[in-house]
Amino acid sequence: MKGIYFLALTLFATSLYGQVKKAPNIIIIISDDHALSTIGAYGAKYGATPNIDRLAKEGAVFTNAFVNNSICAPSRATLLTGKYSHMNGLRDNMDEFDASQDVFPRRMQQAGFQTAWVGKWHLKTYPQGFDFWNIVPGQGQYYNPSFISMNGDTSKLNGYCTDVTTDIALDWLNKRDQEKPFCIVIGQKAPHRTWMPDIQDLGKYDQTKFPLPKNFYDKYENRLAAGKQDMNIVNTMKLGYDLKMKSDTSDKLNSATAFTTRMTATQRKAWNAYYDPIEADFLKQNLKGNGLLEWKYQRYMRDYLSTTLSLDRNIGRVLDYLDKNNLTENTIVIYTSDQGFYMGEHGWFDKRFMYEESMHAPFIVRYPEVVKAGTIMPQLVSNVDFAPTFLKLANVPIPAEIQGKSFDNLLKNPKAKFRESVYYHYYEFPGEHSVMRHFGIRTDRYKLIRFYGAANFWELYDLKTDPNEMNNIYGQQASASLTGELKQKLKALVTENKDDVALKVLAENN
Ligand code: SGN
Ligand code: CA
Repeated sequence: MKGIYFLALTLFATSLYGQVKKAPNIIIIISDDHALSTIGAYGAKYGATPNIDRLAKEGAVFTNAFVNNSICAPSRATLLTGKYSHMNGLRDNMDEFDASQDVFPRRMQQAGFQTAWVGKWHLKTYPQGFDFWNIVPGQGQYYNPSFISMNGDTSKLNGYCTDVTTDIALDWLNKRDQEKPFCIVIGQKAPHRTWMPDIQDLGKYDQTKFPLPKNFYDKYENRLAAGKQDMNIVNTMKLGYDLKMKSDTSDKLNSATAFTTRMTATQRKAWNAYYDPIEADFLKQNLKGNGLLEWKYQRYMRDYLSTTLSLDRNIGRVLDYLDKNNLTENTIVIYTSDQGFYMGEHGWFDKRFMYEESMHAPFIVRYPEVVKAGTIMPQLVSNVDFAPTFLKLANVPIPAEIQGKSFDNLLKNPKAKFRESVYYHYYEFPGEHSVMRHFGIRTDRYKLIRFYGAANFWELYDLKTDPNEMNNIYGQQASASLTGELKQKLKALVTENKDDVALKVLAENN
């Protein structure tokens, strides 16, 4: 009896916004490694994202949404828990998620929502708190991917991963109990490395000559960790493994031929018909030095953007489904990614650093009943704030232990104030791509970063005068009082968030 009363209360309570109404549905589409610089809604001119741009036009674009740890599994753990990495236990991709901890979908489930997670999950343990899940193992595969179902069985499904993931999500939506609201997370693998486009999208960017980012030839002066990374296009990115050139056999295990092992004969034929002539032309050119580097950059951009075409098309399928089923008005649709990505800035691919391109994530919300179409939201928000925001929008109580804050009020009142700063802490070192451990604070104008472990040092950037973060002004006389202020703010954040590791670093060697 009590349960039924609670359910009714939640699903039909007077909403935050006045009138008595049905609880909204929530669809969260989270892609993997989607760089803001390639998304139309964030200013890209490549035309790769018409459906994301549509979502933005009909909703709100958060232009300052940041992740607190720019790497996959930790970002997903924060999305689920509303807690920083040191609290939810997911500091790096090697950690195993304790899925029995308090996650927002379980709270929604208990309040009467049907919950589901489909596609990339990447948290090692199986999901909990969901009525339905169907996930790819680990990073998943682009072609004819394996999926693990709730009974633990793994099956190889036919098709391209982004399509298959969407098929499963739409199928679940079709079969759901129409009397209850729903919350589904659609986790897309795309456009994660190794950027394998769908057959129908091969070559879509071959006529585009991508301009080099201003700091493509960065020499990393005065930035020790940046100079020591292993995520650059010149050396780390492989002609075979990353760019699909079969003649590169330098890394046999990961050779280019491995790309086609999961493909059907038809897929393989189309794949080779596209890449073989590119390779023939590449070999003929016999490129060296910067010529070779810039060729790699162009290929990288083409493969990556082509991979996002399917991602966007499948977002379109979800939006069409909502339209056709009369669900658009009462469904909150979120588009985000687990972090940003470098598209040649600093000469890099990958993420991890607290620099803008990787820390900055897309975050777009459409909720026709509440959000005015075409709203731009410049307030700083962190992914630690996502879970409490979803709960608040769903009218479900926010557990006291959640560290993030709900920014639902911004949706109603886009001029409202929110955070003064966001907090960041990256841990995966030593590890793939060799990015040193660091933590820091970002305000609307400045960024103070503390690297520790392998070496101890600070970096400070004025994002207004130096948006590309090339000029580390830490230690300069002119920035001394600013540094003092930011250090105090950082210490306050570290203390408030109970980050003992960071607190120790600050105490030992300020
Ligand atoms: C894989 C990639 C890395 C990438 C990590 C983490 N290598 O290990 O380039 O940084 O994933 O990415 S690959 O050879 O397997 O492609 S994350 O988005 O899952 O955190
Ligand atoms: Ca990722």
